[in-house]
Order: sequence, then structure tokens, then C-alpha cells
Amino acid sequence: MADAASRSRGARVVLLGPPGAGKGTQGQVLCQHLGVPAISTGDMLREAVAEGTPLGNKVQGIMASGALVDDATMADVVRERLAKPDARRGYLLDGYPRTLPQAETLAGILRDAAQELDAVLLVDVPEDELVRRTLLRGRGDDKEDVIRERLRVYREKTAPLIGYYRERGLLREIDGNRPVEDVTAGMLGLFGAGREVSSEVNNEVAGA
Ligand code: B4P
Repeated sequence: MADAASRSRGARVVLLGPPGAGKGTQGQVLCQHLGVPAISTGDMLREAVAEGTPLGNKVQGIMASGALVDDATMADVVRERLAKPDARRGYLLDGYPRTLPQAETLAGILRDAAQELDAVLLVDVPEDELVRRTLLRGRGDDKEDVIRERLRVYREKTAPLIGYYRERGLLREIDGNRPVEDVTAGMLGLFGAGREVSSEVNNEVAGA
């Protein structure tokens, strides 16, 4: 687990959890604290769609349906992003990996660079609350039938990663069914920082 010492050399952290658990929300705060970029594959794909790039055109319909983009496409996206200079000292990966083959791809990228993950944080929230939150958020893919499909895909394809990372001693679980600041404080506590840091960093993010 990352502590003050590991922070000075950066950290490689994966945020895992069902859609709407608050990975993006928490990722913004945690990456500030760790001093590493937050890399959200969802945001990268949405950007590609907005810009109408070939990648965006390819994934638009898939995302709108609640399905996952194929592993080979995601491997190219992530490999290219993690090779950028700002990711040299570490990163917070939000939304990747989402399948066992994606976890193997990430393991290969890390192996090639002689690097390791510091932690995988599982943010968990009951299903009814997930549906409530995402309907409130109202993004293009936040329609109830699409959300239910994303949750089904999560249970089938992504939930097996919980055991995968637990077996490797990397999994840390966080109760995401609490106010945002409490979830942040719980998460930063795992990295040796407390509630003061949580409100400090939350304020910075809110003012950013
Ligand atoms: P993502 O962008 O990753 O979307 P997400 O899982 O829905 O969001 P997140 O968990 O980050 O929730 P948030 O903080 O926003 O993926 C979108 C799509 O992209 C996927 O369906 C897939 O098609 C594609 N994709 C992405 N990565 C892929 C991959 N690796 N492989 C294949 N396909 C991929 O929080 C949700 C809401 O809750 C917000 O409104 C927030 O304000 C609120 N909230 C947060 N914390 C709260 C709290 N503690 N209390 C109350 N509300 C809270």
C-alpha cells in the first residue's frame, strides 16, 4: 500500500467499482493527493466521441447501449496513454481494467516497464443507489434500461476482477454508500492521510 514514502516516488492505483459508484468523483481528489494524473477510460472515450475521431465513431453506439468496448481497442487506448511522460511517476486508473483480459494487458504493460501496482481500490455501493445516482447525473448513457445493462455487464465481466486482485494482495475495499467527503476520507486514510487532507483536497478540487 502506498504511504508517504511511496508517494514521493508516485503511485499506481486502480479504481474499481460498479458504474455510478463514484470512481470519477473520488479519482479527482485522490490523484491530487498522490500527485499523479487521473486516467479515466470513460472520459477518454467520451472525448473521442465528442471530437468525432475514428475511435469515437467506432465506440459511440457501444457506449450508448451500455456494452463494453472490445478489449483490443481498449488495450491500444491504454497502452498509448500510459506511455505519455506524465504517467511515468504513476497514475490513477479509473475504469480500466474492466475485464480479466484487460487486467492481463495491464499486467503486461507493467511487467514490460518493470513496474507494479500499489493498490486496487474497490468502491462499492448497493445497486438501487447506483441507479438513483446515475439517473440524477443524466449523462447520455444514463437511461434506466442502459444503466441496468451496464450493471449486468459489471457483474458478469468486471466483478471477477475483485477476486483476481484480492488473490494478488492488492485489493482494498471502500464503502461508497456514504457522503462524498466520508468516502474520500476513508480512501485517503488508506494512503496514510486523514480527514483534514480530505477536506483540503476536496476544497481545492471544488475551486479548481
Ligand atoms: P465510465 O465513464 O467509467 O462511467 P461510470 O462507471 O458510470 O462512472 P463512475 O463510477 O466514475 O461514477 P461517478 O463518479 O461519475 O464508463 C462509461 C462507459 O465507457 C462504459 O459503459 C463503457 O461503454 C465505456 N468504457 C469505459 N472504460 C472501458 C473499458 N475499460 N473497457 C470497455 N469499455 C469501457 O458518479 C456517479 C454519480 O454519483 C455522479 O453524479 C456523482 O455526483 C454521484 N456521486 C458520486 N459519489 C457520491 C456519493 N458518495 N454520494 C452521492 N452521490 C455520489
